[in-house]
Amino acid sequence: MEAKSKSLTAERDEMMGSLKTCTSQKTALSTERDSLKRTNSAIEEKSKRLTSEKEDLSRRLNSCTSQKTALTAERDSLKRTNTDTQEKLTRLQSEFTKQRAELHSNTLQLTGLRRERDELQTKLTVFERYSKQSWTYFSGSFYYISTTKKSWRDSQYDCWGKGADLVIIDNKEENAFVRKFQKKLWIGLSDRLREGSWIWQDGTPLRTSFWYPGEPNNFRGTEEDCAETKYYDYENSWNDVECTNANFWMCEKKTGV
Ligand code: MAN
Ligand code: CA
Repeated sequence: MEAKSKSLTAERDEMMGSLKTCTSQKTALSTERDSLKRTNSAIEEKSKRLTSEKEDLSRRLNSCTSQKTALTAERDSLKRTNTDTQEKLTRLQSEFTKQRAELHSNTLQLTGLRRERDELQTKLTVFERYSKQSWTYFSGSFYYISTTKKSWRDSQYDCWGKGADLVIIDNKEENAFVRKFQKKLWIGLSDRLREGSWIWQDGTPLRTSFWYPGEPNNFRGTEEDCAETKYYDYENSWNDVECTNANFWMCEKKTGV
């Protein structure tokens, strides 16, 4: 009986030991489980947060991507438009330059043509006026022969009054033309300003001359300062004579043609 009690006690003690161990193990496991539960719930929460954050980011990324696509398309379209515009501008600039040059050249031509027209109009007016008054045209000038006689100076005044001058004989042909009228005429030549220095009435010095042999001579000491066509039958037809003499005269109007 005693033995049996001993064994039971031992068994109880052993069982109590086991129970203690089990209890403490249970406690440890319970603690561990609680800790794991907390950790797990923390992880779950974090995962939830991250998931929602991820979704938010995904939405934002999508929106950003679609905006980027739209902006890229817009940029490309603007680039094309810009290229087109640039080309158009270049074309317009070159066209503008060309037209400006054309305008400039046209303006110059127009100015030239206007000047030419005005000159021709002036010449035409001169032609009409002098041909109406029965002046004779020869080699670019109109000529008039007086029907009365005057001194050299008054003859000159008469020519001025007619918008002309006493004739200036430039060459053999013009001299022949003057001689053809077979008249002793005043010509626009004198040395009254300086003795011996024969000049035409427009101030040009005498170069080609047609003096009769022995002329000019200030005949017998007289002051013969004006020229006339006394010897018109000869090529060398000119004579110097006193300016106060009365002579027919010849006026010349240059037309510039
Ligand atoms: C006249 C005038 C002069 C001229 C002589 C020539 O006297 O006409 O001027 O020189 O004739 O004999
Ligand atoms: Ca003379």
